[in-house]
Amino acid sequence: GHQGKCVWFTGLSGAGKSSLANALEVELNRRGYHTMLLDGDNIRHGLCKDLGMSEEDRAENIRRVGEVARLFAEAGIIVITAFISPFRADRDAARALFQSGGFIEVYVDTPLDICEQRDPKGLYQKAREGKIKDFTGINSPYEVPKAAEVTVNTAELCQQEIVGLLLKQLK
Ligand code: GGZ
Repeated sequence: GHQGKCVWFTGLSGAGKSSLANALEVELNRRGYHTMLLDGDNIRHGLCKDLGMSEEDRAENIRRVGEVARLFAEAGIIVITAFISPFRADRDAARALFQSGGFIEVYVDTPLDICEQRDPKGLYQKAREGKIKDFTGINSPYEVPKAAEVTVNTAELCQQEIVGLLLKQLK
């Protein structure tokens, strides 16, 4: 239909948000949907390049992402966002910008120890060494969603299975 939506991924660094977001976007595009993927790569280097990783700056990052997501959704586009978005209040504020059913929160529930084992960018190691302050899961909190539309267990399901679940949820 013409009604845009927002699929909001949340979870730790290394949980697999970006990978799932990309895979979902590919499948939606194959089905003819117009999408916009917002992630750190296209937001934190531009619109939000003035922001760091303090609680206040993350709140502002997520506020801006939510507002941009709403604009795209109003144009009928399916917006997919992939940010840690560690604070429940910030996620709820983004949710409040959408009609009911228009915001699908997807908690990528990969345990910290697995994210830390993967450590694709070596950031957890740096955080453990005290070289990064305010690192989510190490010395900055992650507030687990209480009412996510979807919680994905990346240890039990493969990426294609998860994308299948998300496509169902979007129908
Ligand atoms: C967490 C950090 C930090 C700190 C840099 N804490 O896994 P990545 O590397 O590629 O994605 C993470 C990204 C977090 O940015 P977000 O915009 O998603 O955060 S938030 O939603 O909280 O605003 C990580 C990297 O940046 N990174 N420093 N201190 N992750």
